[in-house]
Amino acid sequence: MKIRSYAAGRLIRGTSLVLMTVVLASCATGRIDPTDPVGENAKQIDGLMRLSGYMAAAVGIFVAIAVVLVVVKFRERPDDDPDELPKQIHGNRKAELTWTLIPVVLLVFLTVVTVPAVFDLSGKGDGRTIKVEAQQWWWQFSYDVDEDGTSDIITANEIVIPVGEEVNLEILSNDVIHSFWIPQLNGKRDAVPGRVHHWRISSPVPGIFYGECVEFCGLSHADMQMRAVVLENDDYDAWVLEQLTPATVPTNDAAKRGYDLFGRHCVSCHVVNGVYESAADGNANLTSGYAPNLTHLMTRTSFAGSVFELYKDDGSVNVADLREWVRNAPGQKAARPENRQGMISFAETLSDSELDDLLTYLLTLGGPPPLMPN
Ligand code: HEC
Ligand SMILES: [Cu+2]
Repeated sequence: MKIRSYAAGRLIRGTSLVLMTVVLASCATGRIDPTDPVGENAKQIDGLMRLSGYMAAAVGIFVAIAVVLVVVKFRERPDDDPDELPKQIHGNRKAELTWTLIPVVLLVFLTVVTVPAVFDLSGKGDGRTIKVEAQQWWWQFSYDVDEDGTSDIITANEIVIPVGEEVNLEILSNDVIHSFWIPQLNGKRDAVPGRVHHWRISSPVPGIFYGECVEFCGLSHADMQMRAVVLENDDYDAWVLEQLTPATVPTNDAAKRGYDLFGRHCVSCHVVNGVYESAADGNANLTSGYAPNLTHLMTRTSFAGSVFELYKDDGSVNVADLREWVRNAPGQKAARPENRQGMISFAETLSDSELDDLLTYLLTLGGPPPLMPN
């Protein structure tokens, strides 16, 4: 009976281990991929990870083989006297020195190759600088920030950079500690209130690279994602030109009605360059002081911490999700608007036709994006 329950215990443990592996493996979204480095810095980190991984594997295999050999060689034989201990080697100088020195040498070697990389990675480069601001629960990117802190290009959740150029990031936080991580371009870098952290990202190929906040930052931490959009130089220049163009008052009737509604309900938090700029210097309606700048909303591929796609696979606008977001944002992504964290709900405030008009207006705000996710 005892033996049976022992075997059953092992079966349960074995099965749950397999199940756990499957469940954990399915946690990966598949798009945030630390095993496929693309940028120089990510490759450097990956090289070190592999080196230490291989070294650990070699040590593990060596120890496992040694244990098996010792168990076999020194097993009890039928004619052994059970009361007599084999020769004891406690305090054997040669053995003690060997198993102290080998790990010391291995660890010193790892330190020598890792520490310079740590300093190198956190240094400032000479490329253009983009200011990265983290807040609950989305990212803001500002380009060419002046001495007085103003910037002509401010966007949310998607950092657009030219191909083959190493870009400097100045990472800050407007509320709690967050952490910036786009694994295919570089490692993790914390965003800490009151501090500026430097980081550099680059990619030798155009494409969209996915990342997420990796420091628990409250309710919607898991829904605080971001993307790096890496563009060919021509596309990048065109993108910059578009971003520098301020919005204008729409001429179409429905869009104009939406524009007026926007002025009534949304400008206490959101800025649209050229038409609604009052909330520009931070605002009291939000703990962090900022809501996404919507001037070129439709040039992004996603919204609300890159949790929702702004376009469908066929290239048309994902109107359903955007509409539902405007109607009842806290129902789409956990937030605490009563605590000035996240967007408020308009479920009780806006009628269906008002929502339609607002959507018509939002759809005039630039676009489409230069690159679509695939
Ligand atoms: C109390 C401040 C506040 C008000 C008022 C407000 N918003 Fe927002 N809005 C936010 C915040 C904060 C976010 C970012 C939420 C997130 O990503 O979790 C946001 C996000 C958005 C986004 C997604 C932008 C992006 O790029 O991710 C859109 C679109 C939007 N709001 C539209 C509107 C419209 C339209 C109105 C008016 C009907 C409005 N908002 C009113 C605070 C506000
Ligand atoms: Cu965060």
